[in-house]
Amino acid sequence: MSNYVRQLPKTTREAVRSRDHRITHVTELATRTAECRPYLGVEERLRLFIPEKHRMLRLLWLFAVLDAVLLLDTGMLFPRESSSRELKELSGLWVFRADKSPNRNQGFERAWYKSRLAETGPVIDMPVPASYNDITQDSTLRDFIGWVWYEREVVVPARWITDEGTRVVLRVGSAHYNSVVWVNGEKVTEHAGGHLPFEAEIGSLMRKDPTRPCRITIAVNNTLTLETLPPGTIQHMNDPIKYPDGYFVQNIYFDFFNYAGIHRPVLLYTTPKVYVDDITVVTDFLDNTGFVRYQVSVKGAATATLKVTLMDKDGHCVASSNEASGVLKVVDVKLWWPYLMHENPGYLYSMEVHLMAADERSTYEDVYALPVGIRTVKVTNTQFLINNKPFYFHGVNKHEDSDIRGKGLDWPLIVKDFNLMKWLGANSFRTSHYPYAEEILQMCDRHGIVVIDECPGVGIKDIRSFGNASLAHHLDVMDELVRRDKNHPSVVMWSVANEPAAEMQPAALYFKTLITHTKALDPTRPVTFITDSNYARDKGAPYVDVICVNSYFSWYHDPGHLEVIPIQLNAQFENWYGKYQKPIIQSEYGADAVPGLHSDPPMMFTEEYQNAVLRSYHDIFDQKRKQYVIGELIWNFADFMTAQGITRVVGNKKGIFTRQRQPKAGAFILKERYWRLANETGRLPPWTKYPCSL
Ligand code: BDP
Repeated sequence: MSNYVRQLPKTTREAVRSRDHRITHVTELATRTAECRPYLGVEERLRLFIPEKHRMLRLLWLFAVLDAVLLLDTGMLFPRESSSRELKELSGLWVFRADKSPNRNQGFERAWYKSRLAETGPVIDMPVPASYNDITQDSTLRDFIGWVWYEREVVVPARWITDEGTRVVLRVGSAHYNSVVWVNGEKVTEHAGGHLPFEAEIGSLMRKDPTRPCRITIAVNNTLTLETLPPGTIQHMNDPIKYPDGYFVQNIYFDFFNYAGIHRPVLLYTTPKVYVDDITVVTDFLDNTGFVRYQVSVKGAATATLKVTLMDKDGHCVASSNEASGVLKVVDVKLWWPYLMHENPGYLYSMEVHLMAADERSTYEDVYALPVGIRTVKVTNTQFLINNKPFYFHGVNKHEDSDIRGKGLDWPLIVKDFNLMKWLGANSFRTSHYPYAEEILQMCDRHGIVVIDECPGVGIKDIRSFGNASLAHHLDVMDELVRRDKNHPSVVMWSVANEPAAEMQPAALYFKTLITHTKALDPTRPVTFITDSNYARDKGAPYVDVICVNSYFSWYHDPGHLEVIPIQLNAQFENWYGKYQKPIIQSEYGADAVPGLHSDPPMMFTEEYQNAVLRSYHDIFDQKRKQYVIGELIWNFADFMTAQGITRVVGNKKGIFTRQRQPKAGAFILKERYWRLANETGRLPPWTKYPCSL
């Protein structure tokens, strides 16, 4: 292994070492645990364990649900302004330098964080948030592997520094993949993994030298190894006849471009020294009464006075309490409903937590307002129930992907995508193949778009990626994901992986452990992973609550033979249901279509062929959805960038929209279908006339 690779995952190596202890524990836990019980929704558990008449017991059960395993010692609340919290966005231009030294390690060897980056060598402007890959004309930056360095100087309001009772937190929404952060040359934190946020309190550091601006340096490394999520390998090409000296490539086992950089907003926010660190809510209802079981965790003082108030949309208080945990009872509850399932989808209450505390020096007051949707989720053998009503997923798979920005958060794109999903009549999507920005989930909460929340467990194909170090990291990622997204009503199911090599021997314990762990973190949501394995040999499927299956009949199998779809798809469903008697989602299906390419009779890569695939799949869905198929998610919402290869023509073209979000013919087929399904299975909002223009 070259020095280069050894240096890159240093943080990962250290972390893995420190996780070894826990993995032993988890493996034991997995072997101790009896067969994973099928997921039961709140209602079903209540009925099973607690008869309707014992309402008191019912509340106690809700308490028990909140005693989920919490392995992380701090919360990760989304930063919001309030009367006690200020926020400073650091989006915009940062100073940037890629470390192109042969071992990619010059930045560490010469301590680039110690002085201004511009003093270390040539720098360029780099927008944040954005992937750096498509910003310049330099192909070596587009395909760069290794450490890149970002820097930004910030001036903060004087009172942030002078008031010692104020915490100043630096938060990175996400950076891909490994990150190390310094403030004024001192290391404040590091993080392994893209797609999830990390933070560091930096107030005390800033106070060391209040006269100078605060210099934030972030080094980010996109190298993927067998133990990262997603996994990858670095391959050194040592044949001097074929490759230059020191040549290496990054191999990946997933089908999207490995965009890198600071992908989501970086910001500073303040809290008082005594503050609301985390809030967890679990909701339920009975008849017209809603229950919000909550738990507030406070940091910075042993005691604090709390006032918890639940407000409706009009700002009226509907319930309140003075306890750090409890159940708020909401009379005449307005439930959170999915888009197209109810005339008033996405109803959110606001839970305002008001904290007061004092020490010998000062008094502290903190206010945090959390949006809360009251709803339940339950899975039976044949149905997915939201608020006890059957929910049929008619939706999409997406990517965070667009021209120039790559995976960088972009508000115009986010809003356009929501408008397109609503136009399409889509009620749901899967965050294929990694957690999306919190801002996107907030949109889902407000618009009633249902989410299957997927972690970056994509491309687990190599048997070495089933090892303890990989599993330990995967468990950590689920800890971070559940911590971040647990309070979103739109999130109805966790997906722990996409298309792993689930037929391999170690997959059984791996998925048993992972799914058991995720259920322990959050007993209120079903857990799945997405499979493309053979139904009889899949070793992870016994542990999931919903079977999510991907298939590409007449594309990757029997290419060009549309006529095989009905027989093969029918067999797929019958086989899976026959073996497991669990509800099934067709979590991917589709075909590439190069926009503007036509042929009749249809040929592969034309819009007509994509249409024909969609139509054939839909015929079978219509038969099976009357039985146990509970959803269909097209692959993909939009065309997206991939690595270069002989099967990809400037990216994956299975979108029903182009990468620029213009519809292909398939989008109109899907629109017809989704609105018809909505008419059959849901209740359209009164302002909607099918087929409407939204
Ligand atoms: C599926 C993968 C997805 C790919 C898709 C395809 O889950 O990530 O993009 O195939 O090949 O197997 O289009």
